[in-house]
Amino acid sequence: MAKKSIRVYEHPAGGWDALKALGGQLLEQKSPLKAANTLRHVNQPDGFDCPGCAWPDPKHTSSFEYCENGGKAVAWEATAMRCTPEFFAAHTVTELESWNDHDLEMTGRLTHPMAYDAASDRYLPVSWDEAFATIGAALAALPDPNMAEFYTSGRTSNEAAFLYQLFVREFGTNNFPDCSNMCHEATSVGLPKSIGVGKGTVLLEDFDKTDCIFIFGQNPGTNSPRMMTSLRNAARRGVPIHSFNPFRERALERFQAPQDPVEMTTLTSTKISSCLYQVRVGGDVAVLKGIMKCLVEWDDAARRDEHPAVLDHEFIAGHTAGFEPLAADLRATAWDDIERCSGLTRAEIEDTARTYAQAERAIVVYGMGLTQHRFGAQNVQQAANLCLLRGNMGKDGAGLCPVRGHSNVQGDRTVGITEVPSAEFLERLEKRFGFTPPSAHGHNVVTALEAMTRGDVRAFIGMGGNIVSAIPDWEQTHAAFRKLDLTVHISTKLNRSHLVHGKTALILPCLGRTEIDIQANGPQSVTVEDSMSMVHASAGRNAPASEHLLSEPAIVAGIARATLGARSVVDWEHFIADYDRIRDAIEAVFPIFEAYNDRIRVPGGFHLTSTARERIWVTDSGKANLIVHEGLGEDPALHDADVLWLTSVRSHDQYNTTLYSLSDRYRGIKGQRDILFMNPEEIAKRGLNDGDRVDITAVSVDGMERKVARFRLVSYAFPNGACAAYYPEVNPLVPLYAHDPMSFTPSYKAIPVRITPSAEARA
Ligand SMILES: Nc1nc2c(c(=O)[nH]1)N[C@H]1C(S)=C(S)[C@@H](COP(=O)(O)OP(=O)(O)OC[C@H]3O[C@@H](n4cnc5c(=O)[nH]c(N)nc54)[C@H](O)[C@@H]3O)O[C@H]1N2
Ligand SMILES: Nc1nc2c(c(=O)[nH]1)N[C@H]1C(S)=C(S)[C@@H](COP(=O)(O)OP(=O)(O)OC[C@H]3O[C@@H](n4cnc5c(=O)[nH]c(N)nc54)[C@H](O)[C@@H]3O)O[C@H]1N2
Ligand SMILES: [Mo]
Repeated sequence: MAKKSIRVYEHPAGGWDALKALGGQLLEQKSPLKAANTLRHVNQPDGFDCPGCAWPDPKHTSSFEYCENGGKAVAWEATAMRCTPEFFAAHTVTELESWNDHDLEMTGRLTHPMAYDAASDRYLPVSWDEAFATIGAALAALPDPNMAEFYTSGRTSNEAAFLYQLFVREFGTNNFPDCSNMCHEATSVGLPKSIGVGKGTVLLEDFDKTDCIFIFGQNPGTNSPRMMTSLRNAARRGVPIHSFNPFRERALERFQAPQDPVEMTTLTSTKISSCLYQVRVGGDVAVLKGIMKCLVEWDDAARRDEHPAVLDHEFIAGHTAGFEPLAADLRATAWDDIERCSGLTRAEIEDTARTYAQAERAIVVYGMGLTQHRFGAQNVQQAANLCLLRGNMGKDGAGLCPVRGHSNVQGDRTVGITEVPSAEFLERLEKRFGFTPPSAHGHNVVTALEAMTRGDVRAFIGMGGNIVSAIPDWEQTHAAFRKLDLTVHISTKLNRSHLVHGKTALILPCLGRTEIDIQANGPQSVTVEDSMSMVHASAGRNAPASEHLLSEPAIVAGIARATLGARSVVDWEHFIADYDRIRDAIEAVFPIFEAYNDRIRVPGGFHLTSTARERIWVTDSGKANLIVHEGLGEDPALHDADVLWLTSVRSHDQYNTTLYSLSDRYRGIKGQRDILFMNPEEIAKRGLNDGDRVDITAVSVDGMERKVARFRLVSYAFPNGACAAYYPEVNPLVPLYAHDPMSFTPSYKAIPVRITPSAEARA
């Protein structure tokens, strides 16, 4: 483990340090050769889809594209280390609770199904049959199927997700809390109202055709490093890239491409963002409205002076609804308010608006910095407005690019993981399978946690992920998990969700994406959908980490048979024997998957068409709606000067709750994560010093105290009125009620907090 230090990182993102970091990770996983060999098959036509991010790959047909963090995700799964029954025998669950997230997962791949034994406070091995029987009996005993929650994390394949929703709907509920409820739900809920589809509208090749890129609240160098290839190519073509982020993220500044021999040998790099604006935390609506205000007012002036228009009037008239109310709201919004809420000056916003107005084709990219807010869905709608005002949708080189998180989070949704199923989908499901699926809406993550807290839910099944660490408000929500009768996790690695458990608790170890999946009809491949709606096949190469592992689809089938027994109308064995059959069923329920099995056999897979990309607007008005957002989001004037808005971010060395190490290279942090980034002015204002230990307390409105202790203050270039720390360490501070009322996305990126010196101020 790295020694603790804090030192400014001087290098560009990427470069030799990226190669070194991946090499270090391969060694640490004790499998340098196997993992390095495994890496040769990432995103290759006959290989497996990278289990890292959801950024598309140039057709899955290219030569190997180096990606440090994709490599780490692969190495982490292909590790030589094993978390065996002997390990569980040596440690009580209570003891393991004191371990950090890094050490828990460093125990290696889970090897056996395990069941909690209260008498010894340990997990003991069980057979698969026993495990399924226990789950089946517990679920079947529930008086109401809506008393169980079925979570999905976005690494799950289309095939596993489809069978999972099939089982759960036959069981009788739509309770599908999903990791995307904490992630891009603002996109899934906000965009359909705007443009009729809850997904992005660009393809990878649009980055080669665009003249302008805006990036709001997304950290590509860390979270979707393969995107750096597109950004670098665009920057080298002279395309202006404007980034809006409270951090000056290094990869948004400059990038040294590990694949470019010239940059690597001459130690040169490419400047990525032509302008990097350090927007206030929660200040994006103000920026977006500021830019649009410029466009509307310049267009008003152009009309008066008979100059060329600034807005695309033909597009607005032909394709949109709601222009006049939007323009009126923008004209009426005062610059003072925009400046206060955004943290940017009017001149800066005018500059960026000018760049946008001069571009023929523009792409607006965004990530968690826009979605994880109380105004998440509205933020996203304003990003859509920005595109629509200049017709930047449904033409080459232009559009909206939400960057998804997990590698198949988008696909899981497409094949039915949703708590709000459409009537059309349910009808098709009924027609194909012959049972009547429930139509009442189910729970998302927030409403599931509320129901669990009330005691209305008794059982939880998790298809992947680590929900207990990912969710807000730990004190309350963890207590809710501990009250459950049954918790089941289908996992590859040991994590906190296994430790914060119900009375009966099971860990079911599954195959990872890098591993061969052999069923009755031979080796199987699965399919995934990336951030740009490309669907392609993925087939693992490695021998399974243990002979006791089952595939995710096989585990779903096992649970389904044990729970539904003869009642089930589904022939589960038939599906598991050959995943082509699952894909045929997906095609029968979702016509967009026409010729599914044929099309995934073509290298590169196929694109699921997006109506908005074709300028077909499946909205209530039949047009793209320009939606007014009243106000400017999180107004700093709402709180006294003592309150700061805390945002929670990922380090360069984590994958969500998986911590590869405790370091964060580009932000200069080594060996520690209990860090609070704050600017020198805000530190001095509180009579504190860089390096002090502080406690962070959330400003709550429900009278509950939410506090984390002894974080180390790090003086950092950061906007006023705000501070930042790592996810998930600050999740206890996020009140469950602090979520977007439209999309229920927790407000992970803007938590009002107060900072006080810890009792022992110095480390
Ligand atoms: N290596 C790696 N890859 C990953 C992941 C990972 O953890 N590790 N996670 C995956 C998942 S599930 C997801 S969803 C994506 C997440 O990828 P990102 O969307 O990049 O997620 P974050 O790092 O949480 O935050 C993004 C950026 O938002 C900025 N930000 C914070 N608050 C605000 C704000 O109020 N406004 C603006 N404009 N910016 C703000 C932060 O400084 C940060 O740079 O990545 C996926 N890929
Ligand atoms: N404060 C704060 N909280 C956040 C966020 C934030 O930015 N700030 N981000 C949110 C976001 S965007 C997301 S997506 C969620 C993430 O929430 P989750 O998706 O629930 O969490 P992960 O950390 O990705 O899950 C890691 C675990 O997944 C399991 N796993 C890995 N690979 C596989 C596999 O192939 N199959 C199966 N079955 N299991 C596997 C391993 O056991 C591992 O321990 O967290 C959210 N929480
Ligand atoms: Mo995510």
